[in-house]
Amino acid sequence: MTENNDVELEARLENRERFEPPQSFVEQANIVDDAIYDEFEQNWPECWTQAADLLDWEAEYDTVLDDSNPPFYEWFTGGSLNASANCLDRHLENRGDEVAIEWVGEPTDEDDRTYTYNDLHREVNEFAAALRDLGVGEDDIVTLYMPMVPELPIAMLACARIGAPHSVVFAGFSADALATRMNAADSEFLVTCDGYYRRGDALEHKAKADEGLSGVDHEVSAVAVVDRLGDEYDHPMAETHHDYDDLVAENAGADVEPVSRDAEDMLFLMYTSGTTGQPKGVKHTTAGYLSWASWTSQAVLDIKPEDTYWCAADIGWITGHSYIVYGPLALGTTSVMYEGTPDYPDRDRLWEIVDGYEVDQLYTAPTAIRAFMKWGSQYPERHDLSSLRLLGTVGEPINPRAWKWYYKHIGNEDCPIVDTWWQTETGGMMLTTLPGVKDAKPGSAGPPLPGIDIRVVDTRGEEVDPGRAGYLTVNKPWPGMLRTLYNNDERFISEYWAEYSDTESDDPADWVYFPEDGAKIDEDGYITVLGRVDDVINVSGHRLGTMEIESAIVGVQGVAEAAVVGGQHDIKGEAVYAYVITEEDSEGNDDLHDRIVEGVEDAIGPIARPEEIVFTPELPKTRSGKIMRRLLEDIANGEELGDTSTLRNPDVVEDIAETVGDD
Ligand code: 6R9
Repeated sequence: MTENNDVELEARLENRERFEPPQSFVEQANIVDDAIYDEFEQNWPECWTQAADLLDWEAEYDTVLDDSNPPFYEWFTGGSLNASANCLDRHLENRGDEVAIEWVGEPTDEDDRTYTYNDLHREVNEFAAALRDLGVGEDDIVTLYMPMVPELPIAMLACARIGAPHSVVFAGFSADALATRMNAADSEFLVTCDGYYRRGDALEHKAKADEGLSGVDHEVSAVAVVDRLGDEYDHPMAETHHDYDDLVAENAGADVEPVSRDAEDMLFLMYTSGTTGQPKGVKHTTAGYLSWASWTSQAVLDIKPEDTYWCAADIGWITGHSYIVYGPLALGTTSVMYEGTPDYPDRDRLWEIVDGYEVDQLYTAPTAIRAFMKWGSQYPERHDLSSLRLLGTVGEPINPRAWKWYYKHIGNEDCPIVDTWWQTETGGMMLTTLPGVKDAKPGSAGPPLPGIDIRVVDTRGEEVDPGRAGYLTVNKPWPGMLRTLYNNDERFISEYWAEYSDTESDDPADWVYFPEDGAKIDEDGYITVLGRVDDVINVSGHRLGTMEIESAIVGVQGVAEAAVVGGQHDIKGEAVYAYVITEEDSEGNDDLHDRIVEGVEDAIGPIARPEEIVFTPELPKTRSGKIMRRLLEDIANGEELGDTSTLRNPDVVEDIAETVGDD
């Protein structure tokens, strides 16, 4: 890469230029015809038989979409199938010896574990038999509190095989978080792990699981414990605790007939944090979810059975569910799974894995890309990344600078980048470019996928003009959508539908899903997602979107990132608090404070003027990269800081609190 090229690339980004799909990619892409957008629109909802056709059915469905009782939509009704059979059994005949999961542990002196489809099928059957022995029946919810070990996807598929929904709790979550989720789901079974490796250390996990179990308000019948650390960590086992290896050995060679599940039967629950209190138990079903994960994997990630594909997320999040486990395995491809962090033993670990396994697609988060960028291009340069054909991002908006770095230093300017917007609730991707069809525009996720009706609207639901900030809405149902919040239909409606729907109506046209994200649309229909808008600030009776204010602040020269929250105010009710990260070269920018105030007043009006602007080097973020606004609010309100255990950077909260306290 010459300097000239660099300048050119910079200029293209400045000019918001489009990046065409590379010819070499188009020549082999799963979807290349732009006509799919019109076809799906005209043929909606029947177009989604294309997703259903990617699955093997035990009984054919008779209706694509049953929308007789909105917003409780049902898809592919009358059909039955099993998710584990779709991810395993059907591949055995032709692809049994092909690799399903390449597992890479963190320690470099340990052998990687390769599971062919035959291997995975065998172990899933054995563990499914073991779960039955432990008393797990159809529809019993099994909690999986596990790190990135192969036994996690095995346990998920074993649950699916016997029709027991799983509820995976991210291993980094606290004991309290585990207890809350087991209680909310009334889950009587737990699969966990003794520990795992993180940056060279063996981390204990079982003790945390035990502590969580002591907070469960009902009887827990059985706990299975995977032995990851061997002799390194000797943990006590209660009478109801069973060693995973023993359970599997006792069931060696077991053959468990996949349970026939109704299309609408629950496949899993995934708890996701709401803005307040109780986490929301998002319910996904067998046919709708699996077809959605599969179709989007094929259309957007361009997965083919012969690929080696890597989603570098954690299975404890929805991204890992849909795009490490269900989507790729349903398509019969090779899915890479990595236990550790990108900087252990050195900052080139990911590139070493891409090189070693000749990875075709890499799917990761902007947070990670920004870290790679900070570390420098010398790390990827140590390795041959020419096997890569497509790059993806998910989880938060990607800034054009990070996009460019990814495009150039990882993709060598010949991989399309798909910036995929979606949520736990949507089951799979919703907004992004079809990589063989649409140009990419850095910083913008892209248009809605074919068959998806997404609009950017104002508070009254009217579509906003291109360039104006508004709110995302989804105006038609889609197969991968959540069906409800577990045991809480009312909250399902109030959280996601009430804002823009006529909740008295039984006409589906009157029902609009609200993802609680702010967005902008451009003249080409490309959508830039601005972030969560859960927190609306009510200043002197005026409703202000935090996202609008943030967008104004970020527009001020010298500002890199901003988060705005509401803090209590004696007279106004609530006031605007802004937390701002400045750009590196903005030091000595004394008038930045005044220019931010001016920027906000100009964009929205004096009503939105920040009460306080706090300059900070970092914002508190969850491990998946989401800004923890709740904590910023606590700081603004001078309150005790709540639980910071789910944060990636807990120290930053104390630092910010001190800054505010000093003022
Ligand atoms: C898959 C996942 C969902 C929230 C979502 C939005 C943000 C996700 C994004 C993005 C901008 C993208 N988000 N992808 N924002 N551009 N490409 O992350 O699910 O953990 O439920 O988070 O993440 O705010 O509403 P989940």
